[in-house]
Amino acid sequence: LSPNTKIAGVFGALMNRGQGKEGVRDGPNAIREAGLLTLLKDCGISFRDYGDVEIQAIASDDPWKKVKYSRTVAGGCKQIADKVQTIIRENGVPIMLGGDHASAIGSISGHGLSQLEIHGIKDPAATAPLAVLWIDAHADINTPLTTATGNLHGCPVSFLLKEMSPYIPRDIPGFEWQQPCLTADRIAYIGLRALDPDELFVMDKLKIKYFPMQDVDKLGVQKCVELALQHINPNNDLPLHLSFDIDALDPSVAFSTGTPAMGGLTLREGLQIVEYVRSTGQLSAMDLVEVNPTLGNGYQRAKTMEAACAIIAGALGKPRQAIPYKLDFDLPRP
Ligand code: NNH
Ligand code: MN
Ligand code: MN
Repeated sequence: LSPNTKIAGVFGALMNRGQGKEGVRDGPNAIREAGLLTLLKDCGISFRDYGDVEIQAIASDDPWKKVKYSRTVAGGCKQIADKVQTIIRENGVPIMLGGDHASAIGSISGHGLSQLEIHGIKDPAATAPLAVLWIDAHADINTPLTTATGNLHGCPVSFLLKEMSPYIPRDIPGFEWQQPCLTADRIAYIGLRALDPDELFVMDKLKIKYFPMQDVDKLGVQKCVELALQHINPNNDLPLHLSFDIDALDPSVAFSTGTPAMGGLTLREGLQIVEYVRSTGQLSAMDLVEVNPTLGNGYQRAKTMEAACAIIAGALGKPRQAIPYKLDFDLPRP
């Protein structure tokens, strides 16, 4: 994100069929109502609100084996991918407000296709020049055959990785349009603490770089994010996709999410991550997902929304000490 030439393109992904709690669809508007756009404006961050991607509900969408709502989720992801490509064509940095994390199949596929377009690569199956930093309590790398819940929000990474493609059934309805765009050395995780056993096996087998919470405790979050980015983007020349699941944060700051997990990142650690990402100058798209304003009490909801706004603003350059002052500001005289 070179702040002089690009603007943040904020949009809502009203995706809620990747898991069971419908209220996550209201996340984007709750984040807006909490004052995201005013905060960005006050910080001098240029943005445009691209509105919402309404997910078209497919009427007969019976499970494929365990997997629920594959047609609705896949169709929604296609709409999201198109939106991301539009925003990037208009020189924007897409900021996707979620919505459940299945939406990242759409945002990252769209980002990958945009990078192919920018580099004039005609083969849509080529690996996109792109690095992904995934901040989450969960690894979201189940496959349609290993998922225990049948929820696609636990699967997006397996759809996105080339190495996983032999394990993704090609007849899963709705995903015909989708192709993996990343290799396993271009993704890293921070904040993990609630993986399924198959997920850990896959990550180790593919030598995916990950920093679970115990690494955050041992090394400090700054070291974790440095090492993560060094691994996925060694020359700092690839555009970066930051996929931030609000459940990476501890439930004490972000309770209003479908699957909170104890022992998570503090808001300060979350901010340190996004501020470091911002400082690389490579942030090219961001997801802030799994915000569910129908969960928790009023206080918990308000805190979750405030945290979501702070994380987005931090990634876009808001310093923590204050909103930036205007150069022509004059102190009021008595
Ligand atoms: N691993 C579980 C599943 O596959 C939970 C995933 N839940 C998330 N992921 N919130 O970020 O269903
Ligand atoms: Mn997630
Ligand atoms: Mn999660």
